[in-house]
Amino acid sequence: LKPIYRDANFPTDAQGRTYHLGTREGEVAPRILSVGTVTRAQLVATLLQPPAPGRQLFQRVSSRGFHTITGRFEGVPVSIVSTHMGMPNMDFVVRENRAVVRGQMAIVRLGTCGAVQHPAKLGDLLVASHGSIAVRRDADYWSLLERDEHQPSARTANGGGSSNGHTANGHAANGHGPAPAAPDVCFVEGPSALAGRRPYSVSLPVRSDPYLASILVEAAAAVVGPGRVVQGLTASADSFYSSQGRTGPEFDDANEGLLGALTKAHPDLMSLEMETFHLMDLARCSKGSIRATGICVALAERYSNEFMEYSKLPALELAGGTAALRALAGVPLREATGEELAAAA
Ligand code: DUR
Repeated sequence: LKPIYRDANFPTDAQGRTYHLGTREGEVAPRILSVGTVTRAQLVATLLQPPAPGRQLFQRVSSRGFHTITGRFEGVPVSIVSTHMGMPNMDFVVRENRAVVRGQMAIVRLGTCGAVQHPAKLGDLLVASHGSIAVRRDADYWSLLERDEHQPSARTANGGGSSNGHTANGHAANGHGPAPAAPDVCFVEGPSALAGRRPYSVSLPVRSDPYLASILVEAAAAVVGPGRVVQGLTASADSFYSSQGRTGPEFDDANEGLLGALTKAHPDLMSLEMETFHLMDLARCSKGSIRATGICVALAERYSNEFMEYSKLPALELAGGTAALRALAGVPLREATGEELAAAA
């Protein structure tokens, strides 16, 4: 039987299950570990005890493939949710879990990432205690580039193609050469449409919950040793490829200088991944109701181009998972107020 959803503004089914995660009140703990893959969720769930003696772990798989596992860690109720990848999936996980949990919540992302510079190295656990920035591909850059190419006079007006930022960005010239100034074509006054436009936008940093990050660092250092834990800023990109500075011949990504520009602007930048910024951004907008931070295993080293042997990942997922669960279990959370309980009823 297909479920029937009501309220297009925030759809839930007749049992109060959310639209994408498929869970309802009572099935999710206020302390949530968000992981990227189903196998990582199941692996880290081996560290949990059942919600009550003699019972099994609670498990639910939604129609969209989100897995939720609820149990206890060191006696404290926790949930592990597989979030898949990218900021839109993090949006589902944060908002739909917020809708089925009363009181303050804590969410930690345990993921993988690329290490962008020293001291972060392959296999380290990187804690985003300095917060996160977002790196987004701005499609308007290419739209304006197209418009510019159809208006040769615009380029002539500002002294040829180089001043529009395109060739300055390391781009090959388009081979058309400077167009002759023809009085009968529509002449665009002033700078070309591209002036000042960049192919990638980089956001201001959003902060991590400082206490949650500090107990996470402590827990991670206890598991793998302090030499394998790095604290810094993480950058969440909207692509594994273009906005993480990966290059290739198939697309005009204009991203050759991106990694260098990011590390220059942010000397404490350690990792590139795809989710933490959105988690921290939503926590910041949650009216104080969500505490959040992130930890990731450095799976790729962008400065040496090394990629970790996949067989080494499970041990690091368990190490990071142990640290994250310990931090989640240890962070104090405010109980639901009478007002919040009344609103939920
Ligand atoms: N990830 C990256 N970039 C890397 C390594 C890992 O984004 O270089 C993370 C984030 C995303 C997934 O969830 O892994 C993409 O493979």
